[in-house]
Amino acid sequence: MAKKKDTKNCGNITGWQLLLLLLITFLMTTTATAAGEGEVDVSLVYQELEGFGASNVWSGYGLVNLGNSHPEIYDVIFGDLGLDILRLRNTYGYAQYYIDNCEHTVTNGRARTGRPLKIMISSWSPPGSLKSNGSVNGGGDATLAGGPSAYVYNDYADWWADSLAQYASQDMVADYISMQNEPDYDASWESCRFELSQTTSIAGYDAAFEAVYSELCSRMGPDMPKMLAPETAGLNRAGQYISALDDSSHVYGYAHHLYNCSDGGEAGCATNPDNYITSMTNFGSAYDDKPILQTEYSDDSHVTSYEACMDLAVLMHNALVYEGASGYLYWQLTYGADEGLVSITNTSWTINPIYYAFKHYSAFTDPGWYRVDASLDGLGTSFLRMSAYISPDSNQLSVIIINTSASYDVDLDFSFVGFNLESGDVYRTSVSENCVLVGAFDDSVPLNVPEYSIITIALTGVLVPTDCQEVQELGYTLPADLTGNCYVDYADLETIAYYWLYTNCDELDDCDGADFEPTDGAVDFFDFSTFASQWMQCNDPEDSGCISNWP
Ligand SMILES: [Ca+2]
Ligand SMILES: [Ca+2]
Ligand SMILES: [Ca+2]
Repeated sequence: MAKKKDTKNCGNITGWQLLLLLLITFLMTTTATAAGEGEVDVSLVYQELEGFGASNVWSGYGLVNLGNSHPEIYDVIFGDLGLDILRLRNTYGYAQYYIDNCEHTVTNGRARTGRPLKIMISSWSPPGSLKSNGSVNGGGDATLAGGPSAYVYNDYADWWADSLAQYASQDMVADYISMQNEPDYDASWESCRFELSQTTSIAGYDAAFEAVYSELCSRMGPDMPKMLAPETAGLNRAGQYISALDDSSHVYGYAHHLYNCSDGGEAGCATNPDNYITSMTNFGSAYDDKPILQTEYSDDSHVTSYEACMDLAVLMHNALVYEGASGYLYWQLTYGADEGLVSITNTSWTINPIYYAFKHYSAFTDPGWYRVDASLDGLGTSFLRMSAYISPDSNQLSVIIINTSASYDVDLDFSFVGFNLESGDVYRTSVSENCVLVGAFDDSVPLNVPEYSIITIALTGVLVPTDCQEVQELGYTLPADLTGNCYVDYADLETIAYYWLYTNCDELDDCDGADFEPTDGAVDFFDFSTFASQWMQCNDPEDSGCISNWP
């Protein structure tokens, strides 16, 4: 009996032990849920978007072959992705086949998807005849020919202008150009060095930029592309190049890459996307006079994992929010195995996880949209990153939320300032979901943001005023509020009194509104009765006692 009891205690589990075990298992395998509030205020407007893009720089033939046999690839890389900008390499004068390949991709992609696609052209190297080493390749700080005293700036500018004419003749009119990809980096492959200003061994970025600007301006006038500068390899030297420019009014926007990302840690921006927050913040505030574009970045060993997807989402958030970037371009749109947003062969393709991080931004915004204020509050929101973008007509609003925590779901209570919701859809990426539509957005219940996920809420609605000035701007002025201060009171009555019995209001701007619709040129009792019907009404959004005469 005693033995049996011992056996039972050692080998079997009592009821309460089972309960405890289940509880521990439950706690270990389920996610804790935190709560918080999210507010999107569309009355606080930040940068205008130039768009989201990627490069088609080295993968010409593969994409041509794939497009010929599987034109659905254009839906993947242009249509579904909502790609706004395609970045190309300028190979005019030495690699016409590359330009032909790009033409094939761009014209077929546009035809298949019906999407507009902006073209950005960067030069890796001018032809060898314009180079100090006679080759398009770099090494030894190869630069423009003609040094140390007669660098061939004008020939280089001619080459750029001729290049753009050639690309345009093949249906690739450049929206943006960057005179030199990474002028601060001497590569063994195609490259060309430019220093801030010319030295005895390296041509000057400042002089070359002015020569190219002048040539394009004289040949193309207002049709010349928007010139970006300086497209340095990282943020580190971008400011130096910008400061050295002769005339900043010739620059449309500031471009840079995100290599050399070493702030606050060893890892690069790809695996530690918060590394560059300080540099991004400083650059954004120093150069907020023009659009900023991050025009190339990747870590080609950080592409195929779900962690890579989450890290890219955070890096893009940081560039857009901390730096105020107006454009973000991933490096290769398509490339070989395990690289690029999409890995391709001549006959097939694989969408890499990072594609979906990019899509959460690119597919739900377009050029001309504006970033608006998005703020988080509450203990549970420390894991979250959130940004929001509104369409130029203010009828679409996209909110992107990233939950960086691997162990906390967050229930987010949403409020919107200046925007009345009509409808919305929730798209989600998680370990098991690739930017899938998970349902309609319901602002009456908290939105669950699962652990380690990305959500885009794509909303439709209308702008509503948040203060009296916006009431006037949006056209919601009460007819009897003649002074436009959102209150119908004695000041408005004074205007009526001033014009009382005037009969020539058609010459006097409708007597400052005292001749009410339908106007008849006179201010009389018909007008007064309209006025009286609104007496003491108000529509000041900041006064809770007033009416809201908007949707
Ligand atoms: Ca887009
Ligand atoms: Ca008034
Ligand atoms: Ca009248």
